[in-house]
Amino acid sequence: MKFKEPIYVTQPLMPPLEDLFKELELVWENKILTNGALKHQTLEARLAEYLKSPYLSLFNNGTIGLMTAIKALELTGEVITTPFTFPATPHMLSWNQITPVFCDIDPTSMNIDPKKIEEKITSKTTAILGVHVYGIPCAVEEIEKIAKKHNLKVIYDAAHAFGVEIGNRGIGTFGDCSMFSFHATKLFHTAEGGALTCNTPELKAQIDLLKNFGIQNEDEVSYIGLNGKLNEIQAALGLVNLKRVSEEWSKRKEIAKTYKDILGTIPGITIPELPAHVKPSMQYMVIRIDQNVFGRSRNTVHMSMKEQNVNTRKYFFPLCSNYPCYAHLPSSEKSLLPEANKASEEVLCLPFYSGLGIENTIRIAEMIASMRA
Ligand code: T4K
Repeated sequence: MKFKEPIYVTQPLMPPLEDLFKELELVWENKILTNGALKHQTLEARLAEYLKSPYLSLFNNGTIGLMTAIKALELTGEVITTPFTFPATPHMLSWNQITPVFCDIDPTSMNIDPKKIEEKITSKTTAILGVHVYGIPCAVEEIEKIAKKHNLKVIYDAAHAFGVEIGNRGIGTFGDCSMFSFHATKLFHTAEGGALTCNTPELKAQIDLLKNFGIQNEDEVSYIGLNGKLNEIQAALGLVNLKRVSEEWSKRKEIAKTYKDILGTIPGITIPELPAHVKPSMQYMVIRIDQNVFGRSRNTVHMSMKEQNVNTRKYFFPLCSNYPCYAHLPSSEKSLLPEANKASEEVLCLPFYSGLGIENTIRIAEMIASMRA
């Protein structure tokens, strides 16, 4: 039976208002609302610890963080990346006058395929930009080897990978720099926000300069920077949410298990699996629908669920390489990106947040299972 109220793909973590008010008392007293004040400093320190990263810089959103990382690493020319991502990833390369070179994905992880990276390297290549899509880690070791061999930088778009660990190591410690998103739709959020993590104090200093207009001190502006600062009110929201993120993660784990128990055995539906040594992000609940086996296409399931008042999302369709602004690139040729084009036609993100509850999860999973033709 159709849901009476619309069900969304996600709903943000909403802490009790009184907790937020309490966290804001000092901000009101001090009257310092932004520019790296107390809440900002505290959240940076707590997140660095939570993400097991030596250096972390907060941002007003992940996109501006990525823009800044590309500048801080002085990338130019061409950067090899995945087309199976949110528009922010290739767009930030373009905004830095860099040509994105799309590389096909691995069919299992849905991340950039390390076996296909080297053939894309030219004299103009300066970096590899991987995306840990749905929080599934990229092949970080293979990518590091390729980067070392060809003297390339590595950036990770870890927008979906909050709290992901590979054998106890924070995902943000791989590569030169990683970007996290704290958008309202993320497991941990500051309404809008994000962070860059890196491994050296020099790079953090450079990132912090660039995110504050390049202002060195009252008398010097050393770089062409931008405004990437997170304000105190959002930092306070982050501090409150950080206390609740583990609980949200555990509840989502139960919901994920419920989905898997029902949908994991349905022919034509695949749910990505993570290796045992990886701590998952619990950011998205993604399934792949093979129309030939399931008997219905992803688009049909998406539309049918909408009729039931359930909003699933086709993250990531359309594929970035098929956007009009990128389709002309030689690397966008469909025959070069068969796995990415296939994934983009098959993936469906299901409602996934603690407030959904187990009962609704069962109902949604059974609705999908019953659509098999
Ligand atoms: N790289 C990657 C790989 C990314 O996925 C993203 C962002 C970025 C970079 C950029 O990071 P940020 O600059 O955003 O920090 C959403 C988010 O806006 C976006 O942050 C996210 N990825 C992307 C995957 O999803 P939409 O257009 O799907 O959002 P929207 O508004 O349709 O929200 C989805 C559902 O969530 C709504 O149907 C209802 C619910 N919702 C949404 C908001 C904003 C709420 O319940 N409350 C809310 O406040 O892009």
